[in-house]
Amino acid sequence: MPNNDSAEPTYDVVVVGAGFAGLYALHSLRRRGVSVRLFEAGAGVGGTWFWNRYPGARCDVDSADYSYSFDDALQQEWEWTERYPTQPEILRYLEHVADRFGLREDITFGTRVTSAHFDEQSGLWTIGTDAGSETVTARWTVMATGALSTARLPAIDGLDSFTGEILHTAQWPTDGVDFTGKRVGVVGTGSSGVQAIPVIAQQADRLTVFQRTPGFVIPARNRPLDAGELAAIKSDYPARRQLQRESHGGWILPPPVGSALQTEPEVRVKEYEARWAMGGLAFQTTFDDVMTDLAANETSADFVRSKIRETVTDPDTAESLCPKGYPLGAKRVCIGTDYYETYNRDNVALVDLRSDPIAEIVPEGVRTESGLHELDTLVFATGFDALTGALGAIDIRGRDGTTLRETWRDGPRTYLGVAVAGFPNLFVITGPGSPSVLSNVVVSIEQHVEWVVGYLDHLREHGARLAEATTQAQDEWGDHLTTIAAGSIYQQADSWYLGANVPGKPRVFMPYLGGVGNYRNLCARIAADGYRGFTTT
Ligand code: N01
Repeated sequence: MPNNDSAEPTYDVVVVGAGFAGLYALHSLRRRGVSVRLFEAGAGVGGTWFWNRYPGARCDVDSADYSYSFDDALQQEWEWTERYPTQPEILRYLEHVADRFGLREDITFGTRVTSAHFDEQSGLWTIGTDAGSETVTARWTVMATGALSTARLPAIDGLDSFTGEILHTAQWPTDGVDFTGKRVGVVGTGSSGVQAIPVIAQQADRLTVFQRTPGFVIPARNRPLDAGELAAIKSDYPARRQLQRESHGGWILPPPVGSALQTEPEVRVKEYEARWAMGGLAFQTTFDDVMTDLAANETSADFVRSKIRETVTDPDTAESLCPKGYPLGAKRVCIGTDYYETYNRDNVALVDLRSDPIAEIVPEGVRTESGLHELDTLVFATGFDALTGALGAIDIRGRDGTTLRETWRDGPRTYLGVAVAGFPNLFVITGPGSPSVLSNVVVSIEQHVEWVVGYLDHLREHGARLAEATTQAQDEWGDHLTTIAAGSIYQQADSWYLGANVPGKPRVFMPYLGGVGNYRNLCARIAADGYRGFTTT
């Protein structure tokens, strides 16, 4: 219930965002008896899975693992139907969660938070929204705004002149799109493009893919989950969840089979074949040196290129699709279904923008240097302003009115990815500096929410009203992040992990590379030390 006493905040906590993170934060906080209001820009719950409704959208983590573990009845009752859940299935799941725990009554939908200002005198946050009239105050603010939630349209000359339909994969119309009889262009071949392209190709009259950097696309090998398999997983859930929490990535993958460089070439290829047949993210960890040694990495990249050349019948198209010049995994690997096979269809053409760049967009379509590609619909699968975009879109002001945008001008600085010095009582779920985007994000979200809520319990027990990360703790965390990222293969590609996809964004490797299990242990030790690295008043 909101508080009407003007000396007290309207709510104890405001949570921003109703995706996996915000819903769990709301649920966990309410169970503590604190008053919470959650603001969500969308018309429903789901976050990423509310907005990304493009054809073929599905998660590339196994469904049984990409789900909440906090409630055993929930994980026992929900019936996943496929190895990798589709967007509609995940959305149904999150709607079920919202209903099951009665969360909707504390959510204001269709309302985007535009500002969050800290007031030194009262120690409260004032939250402004695009609803205008609604301004509320809160003692604590939890930003569950997502790491990949600010869609990016590239600034291409003439974009506004296009007379056809323009779509972005992350802002897909709720009613879907019918491509029948249409000439469709897709710009972008990251995870979203790789999933959408084969499905759009089946419906469109003609599909033209505009590719700048080819990715490494591993087959998903999606399949229905049979009841026996799901029942076996459910009967072993406690152990499985524990393994996830202690693992590097938060998912259960077969362990690597030794060193690529110390394995005979024929055996090495057999091992890659086995992982290729298995499908999914397991390919990247076939050997333990693939992600640490460039020569080892090159053996896996070579294998993928051989598969592309084997699959794609036109040799020029195959060569254009072959990723070169950066290590496998330095940009996130894509998991696809019939991706390379799609380029053998008569109605699909690939435009390699490295040799034939886009000159401009014109009313009839896209003009590359070699000529005009006439289109009815232009789909941008051009990604996100990752990790900092959603926070930067809100006017967040901490002590002395200092803005977060200014504070992060040279790149994000956080303590544990959770808190920012100078911004008391503000917590970020899966923020920059946490394992988030390098992990099964649901595992990371549960850990973050539980840690933050545990900290709020601690503060309340100790009668503390304000908690703030110290600059020293934040600097030490920043140094630690830099040390473990230095020299890693992730530095060797222009990825969104480094902010390289957004012109002018500082080139800083933003996620924590040390792994989910290590991060969890570290956070637990910090809590056991009385939440070292924070000052409280
Ligand atoms: O975005 P991306 P995404 N002209 O940034 C191209 C998660 N995710 O939405 O590489 C031409 O990866 C750009 O080219 P380049 C997952 O973590 C997960 O696909 O910059 N092209 C690139 O090809 C993923 O990594 C799932 O040269 C332009 C593409 O657009 C993250 O979200 C599904 C361009 C953008 O790829 C982001 O994925 C979907 C321009 N001006 C997403 N600007 C699953 O779970 C950009 N591009 C499966």
